[in-house]
Amino acid sequence: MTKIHVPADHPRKDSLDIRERIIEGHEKDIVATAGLLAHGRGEAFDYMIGEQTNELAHMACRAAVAALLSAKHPIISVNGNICALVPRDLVELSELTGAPLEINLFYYRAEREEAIATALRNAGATEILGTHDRPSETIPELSSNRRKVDSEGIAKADVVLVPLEDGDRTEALRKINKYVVTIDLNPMSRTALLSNITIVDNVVRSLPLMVEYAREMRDWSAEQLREIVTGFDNAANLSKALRMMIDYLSGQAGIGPVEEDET
Ligand code: PTJ
Repeated sequence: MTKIHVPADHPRKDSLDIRERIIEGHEKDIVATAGLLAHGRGEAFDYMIGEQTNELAHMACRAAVAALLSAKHPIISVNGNICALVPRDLVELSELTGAPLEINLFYYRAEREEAIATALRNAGATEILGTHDRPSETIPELSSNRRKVDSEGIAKADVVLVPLEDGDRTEALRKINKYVVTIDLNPMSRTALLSNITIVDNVVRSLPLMVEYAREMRDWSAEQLREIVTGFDNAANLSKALRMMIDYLSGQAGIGPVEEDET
């Protein structure tokens, strides 16, 4: 399929360029067909936050980076969508936080694993976990393809970053006592609700932001990092994120911000 060229003055240029990256990723076997649908869902939720990173997402990004930096065995789980959208940021974040990259797919196919590994290598990755030739274990709490994890990666990790995720795995990871960090534009998804830290933002903005925070925070003391992690309240952050969406939409509809319920 021919790649479309989006004119520089198109009012939706950024969004259309990102969509092209996902389509291209699908053609290269990186993105699952269901990943196209997941992306569309993400686009809709991104509208509801004005397609901008807000203060709540900044706070969650800082907490997420602090959690990765203070972990003993952090890991970054890679699926098709995140690989197609921000491969270089994934590699950079991995290097800065010491969290290896592990391919873990819901819609597993050997061709997809290979295409994702190639894309990560092209983006500068030197070590990739989760491939078929690696030692693996299964998470008994999970029945999907994602149950197979790398023995040196998710299996032994204490903190797991799972961007753009399905709820079942988050639940299973929590059951086996992993600290789960996610990026999900839908603050009502099971993943968002079940994670320890949820960044409600588009990965195309939040991954580069996490890289920036990691550069700034990587020499911080364990105590400084711990303070940020323990000071983060995911339920409160999600509730405010949802309220922000409601207010944004009310503003768009010209009906003013929704009043706080005083009961
Ligand atoms: O590559 P695979 O085989 O591992 O499959 C990956 C997908 C994404 C297809 C799989 O994990 C899946 O089906 O996910 P869900 O259940 O559709 O959930 C995806 C969530 O990510 C939804 O809540 C979307 O709103 C959200 N989302 C989509 N695009 C973005 C996003 N969140 C942040 N940034 C985005 N760009």
